[in-house]
Amino acid sequence: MRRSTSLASAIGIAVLAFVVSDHVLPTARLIRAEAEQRAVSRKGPARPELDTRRRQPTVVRVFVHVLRDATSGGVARARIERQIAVMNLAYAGGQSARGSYVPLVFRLARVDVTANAGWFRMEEGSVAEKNAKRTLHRGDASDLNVYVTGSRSGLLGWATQPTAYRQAPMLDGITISRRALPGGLTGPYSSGDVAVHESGHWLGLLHTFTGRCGTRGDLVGDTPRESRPSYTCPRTRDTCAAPGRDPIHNFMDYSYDRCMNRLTAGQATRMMRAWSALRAVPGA
Ligand SMILES: [Ca+2]
Ligand SMILES: [Ca+2]
Ligand SMILES: [Zn+2]
Repeated sequence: MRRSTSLASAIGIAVLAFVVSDHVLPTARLIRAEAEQRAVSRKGPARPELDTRRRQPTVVRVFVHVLRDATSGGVARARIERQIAVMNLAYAGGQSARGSYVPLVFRLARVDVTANAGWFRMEEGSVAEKNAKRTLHRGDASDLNVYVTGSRSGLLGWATQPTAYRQAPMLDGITISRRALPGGLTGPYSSGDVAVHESGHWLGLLHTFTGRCGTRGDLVGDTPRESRPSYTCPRTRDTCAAPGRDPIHNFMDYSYDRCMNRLTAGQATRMMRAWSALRAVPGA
């Protein structure tokens, strides 16, 4: 799950409550720069060509369900294609020289558009969400379903964890506010990194601040502990005595898109384990 800064400061404690519930109940959840993106695409991802040990990536089919109402909403297909490209660059480790490679590649399988005002404004956990997903969901555990909404709350997106698939397969997938697609209207959150963050949850990642300064942290060994979300880009922040500055550049924090640019090797391993155990399962 990811929230925007203004809302976060406005609701303060409520955000913390969300963080805790995200940790305790790893099912649904939240949220995610343009100059940086352009710089990366000019230069191209430097690492992938260099790393000869990299595994052949596994293709993840992506079913995008665009919601709108009778008179507004909807997004151009080109923006959806840009979104997929942002995800692929991020998973290839191409947003930062310190990004790890994740051997998954997202491929757009289908885009459908549904006019339904209730579904268009769906919020996390709502009846509208359940109805929309039960109607529109396609494929199996290995397919990524993406719902593009016109949510008016500060929530930029949310996701289901792979462990939730068996109980509620039709609810599986990620939800992204159309404002957070590349070229959207959320300023610091409109470069497409919200979808990187949400797909990270979909592949079993927790927030870098989950577990705060405790021993377990986010269940990933190479992400420094962090006591609370980062909402802007506080480069030298260090909120836990445990080694390392806060991982504010990690896609699984809440920083601005121009600030978040990497996944770690430990996160890549956790995602691929979740993929093998819970998603790439025949008949699931
Ligand atoms: Ca520290
Ligand atoms: Ca970024
Ligand atoms: Zn999240």
